[in-house]
Amino acid sequence: MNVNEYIASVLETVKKRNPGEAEFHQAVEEVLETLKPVIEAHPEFQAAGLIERLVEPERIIKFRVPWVDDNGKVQVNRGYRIQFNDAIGPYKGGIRFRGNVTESVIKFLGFEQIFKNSLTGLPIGGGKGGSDFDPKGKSDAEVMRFCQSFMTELHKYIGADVDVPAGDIGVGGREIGFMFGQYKRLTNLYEGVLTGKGLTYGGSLARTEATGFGLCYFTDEMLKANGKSFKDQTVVISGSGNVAIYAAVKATALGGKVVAMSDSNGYVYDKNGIDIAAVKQIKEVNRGRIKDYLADHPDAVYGDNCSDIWGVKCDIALPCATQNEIDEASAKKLIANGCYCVSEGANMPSTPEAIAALQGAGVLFGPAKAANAGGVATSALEMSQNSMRYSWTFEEVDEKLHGIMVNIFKNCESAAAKYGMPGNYAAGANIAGFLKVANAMMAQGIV
Ligand code: NDP
Ligand code: 2IT
Repeated sequence: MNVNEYIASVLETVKKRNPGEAEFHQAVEEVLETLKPVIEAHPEFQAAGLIERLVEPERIIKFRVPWVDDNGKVQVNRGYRIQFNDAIGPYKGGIRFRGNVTESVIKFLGFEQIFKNSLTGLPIGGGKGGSDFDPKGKSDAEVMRFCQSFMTELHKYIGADVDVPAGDIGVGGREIGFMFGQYKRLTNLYEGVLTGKGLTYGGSLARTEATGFGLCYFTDEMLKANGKSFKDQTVVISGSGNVAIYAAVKATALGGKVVAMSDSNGYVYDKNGIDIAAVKQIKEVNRGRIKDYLADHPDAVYGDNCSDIWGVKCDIALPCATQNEIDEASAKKLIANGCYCVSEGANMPSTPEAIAALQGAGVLFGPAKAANAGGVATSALEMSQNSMRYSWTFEEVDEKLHGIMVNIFKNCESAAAKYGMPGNYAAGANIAGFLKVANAMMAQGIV
């Protein structure tokens, strides 16, 4: 079979076997399209059914999560953990708590995690989990009961050398703490089974900052390779959660001016530059809405459609909220306003049409798998520290993170060039991430 027929047949099977799972289909198609030159150069991969195996999760765990709300009413959610690929290390990837979580969403995230984790250069396989539970608007006691119930089932399938979950949308320090407490109680093990832990119980310095900082380190490297930098550039960042906040901190430290941020209800534009301390207070402390920013910032304006943030004029855009938040129309608005760099903090924030429009217009495009890998890379550093029963300083971790992101950029750049797509960092990320996993799978036989 030629490579086009081979990829088409794998995609057809993925669609048939996972009906209606649009996000998963999208993620697989994006990767396989860019891998064609590699698969062509390595006929042994096809002979070993490697791509067919790669797109099929090793294990899908689905479970009931019953809990009791503050009114004494029984609530039932669905939990997931998808252990996608452990060719290069124990499964590793976040847990997402959000109303719109489905099996398709966890599958797309788990699939992308394989390549992202490989790109970090560290020994971690790909996995992802979550639930359609939304912590927003719930009391701390409700969140605790939910997390305890979730872990009561999940603990059977994870472990420091098996599968190590972490945070993602809706899962931060509070949720990780509740889950860690319950894991310990159920297993009697004090081990690095989760990352993103608090600093008093095995967490790593700089893990909180890592995804946002890493995104800016990667972006800075991409800008430098193209004769540019953050200095004096106008930056728009969607979201105002963990990734967005620390991307804003680092983009500002590198000389950029962040003028807009958002949440799922709307966005704020502040021509004076976003007051990041205020956003931290609103989001991290008060668990409030981005609209609350207006109270103390009379020059700021609010728009009640979050996707209108892409109409704000900027040089650099960092999508840091959720999947498919930049569609073709938003990409065209960015291009028309002179934006020349889009670098993805969120997972799969750009639709395929948006990516095509951005790349077609010559916009520098930093793909999520590479650009946001700093979070999971630092999670792997947390695992190392836990194994050593030791901890590094903030500066030590930050320096390692910086080195990892510079390396990731270089690997994306050289893989893209080697396979005839210079400057296409999305293709480069997929190829570089894939090759390490593929070689490990080849060495381990048909498993
Ligand atoms: P948080 O829960 O801390 O923040 C999420 C932010 O995105 C909030 O501002 C939220 O708004 C907004 N948001 C969530 N869903 C939607 C939606 N459907 N439409 C519009 N806005 C939305 O999550 P993180 O910052 O951790 O995650 C953000 C992105 O980064 C995700 O794609 C995640 O997968 C990715 N990521 C996270 C990593 C990490 O280490 N945390 C690592 C790598 C990637 P609201 O407050 O209204 O809910
Ligand atoms: O998407 C991601 O890489 C994360 N949510 C972080 C995963 C992790 O294990 O730190």
